[in-house]
Amino acid sequence: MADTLIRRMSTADVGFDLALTTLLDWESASNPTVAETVAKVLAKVRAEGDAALLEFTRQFDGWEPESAAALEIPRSRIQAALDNIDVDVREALETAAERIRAYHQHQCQESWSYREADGTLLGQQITALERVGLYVPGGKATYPSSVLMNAIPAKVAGVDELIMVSPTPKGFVNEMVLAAAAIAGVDRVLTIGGAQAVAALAHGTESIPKVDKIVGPGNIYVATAKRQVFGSVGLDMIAGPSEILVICDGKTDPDWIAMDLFSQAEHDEDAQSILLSPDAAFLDKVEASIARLLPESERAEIIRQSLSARGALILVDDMDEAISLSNRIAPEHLELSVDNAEQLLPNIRHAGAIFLGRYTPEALGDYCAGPNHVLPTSGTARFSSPLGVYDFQKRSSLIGCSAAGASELAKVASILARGESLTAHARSAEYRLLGGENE
Ligand code: HSO
Ligand code: ZN
Repeated sequence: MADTLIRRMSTADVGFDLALTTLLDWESASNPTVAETVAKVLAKVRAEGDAALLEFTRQFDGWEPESAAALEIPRSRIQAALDNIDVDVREALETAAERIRAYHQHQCQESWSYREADGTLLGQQITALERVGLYVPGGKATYPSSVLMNAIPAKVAGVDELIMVSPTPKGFVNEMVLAAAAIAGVDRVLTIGGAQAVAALAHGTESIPKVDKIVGPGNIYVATAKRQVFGSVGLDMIAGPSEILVICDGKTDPDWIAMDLFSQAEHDEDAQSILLSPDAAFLDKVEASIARLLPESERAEIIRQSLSARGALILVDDMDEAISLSNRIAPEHLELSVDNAEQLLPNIRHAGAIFLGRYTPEALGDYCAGPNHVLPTSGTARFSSPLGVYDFQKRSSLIGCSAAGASELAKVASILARGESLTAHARSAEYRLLGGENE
């Protein structure tokens, strides 16, 4: 495969199923040495708090914070980043933020309750998480757009305090990330990263309060740390590499499709870009577009590696086959580059986000259409959903019995409790029986 830009496959190939399984296979590198290192970092931050954070920041990020207070970026500095940023960038961030906010407002859940004939009240109360930590990577994958996508739904949900952490190698702060944090309403920004930042958020230190949930992507150390603190704190998903699956009827400009495939491939070498089409001649054209456009791409090397290792142009029999293949893959992003894309929707079962029609490249969703770009990867769209307001709210159930209602329920509860040999349960219920000896 090394000498071809992107593999060609056909569902008619002998061994297609196996080849597809191999193509999709991606195991997050679980490295026992990393797990051990992370466990040590977590234990040290737990035991020594701020002192450990200062030490790890010196060691891993290569700068000398004077004290724990120096790990926090003052509000005035965050505002200054926003004030000083290029006006076009500021406007673009603000427009994106407004659209993301408006979309996520539709996700707000209402508390509800109903009353039964005997006066008993049953319901569900929605409340927001109090404090959330947002991890923002510092290295090659520092995305201001991801600050908006993680922070805005949290704020729409009603989270009181949103604490962002981001490593600042050699003390370097990304201005656009700070500006995005200001626009999204992030409350505190700390210049810590890696497993030590996850530990600080999960357990708290003298200067950092323990949070209820940690969201946001990170490298293998961050992902491993998140796995290790799970249970003490809530978590979002642990994301794998980005993926795109395009289904095209052969009538879209092949350059557009090639660039849509590049747009995911350029994220990293492990990203996956796949095109399905029933039109073999069209696949040839897209392959030619890839060959022509690749050398002029800024991130050509990453794209080349991603396409050759994990990309594919797949010939299918027809649209029905394309859709059933797509459902099997359960892609993070599905582009339906066809006429009347909406008509296909009832048949799409598994996809993180669905992009309808030739004028909806995934890139628009990544930045500013409104829906979240934090999506289930590696086939997990079979059972999970995009990040949203739901992830920052929780439900409490409500039960309020009237005297008559309690009496009725007590009869049932008493029998079931005695069946479980839980006599105190039974008697607790029976005390509420009306007209009985307990009244
Ligand atoms: N496509 C990425 C999100 C992103 N794209 C951020 C550009 N910036 C999620 O799969
Ligand atoms: Zn992207």
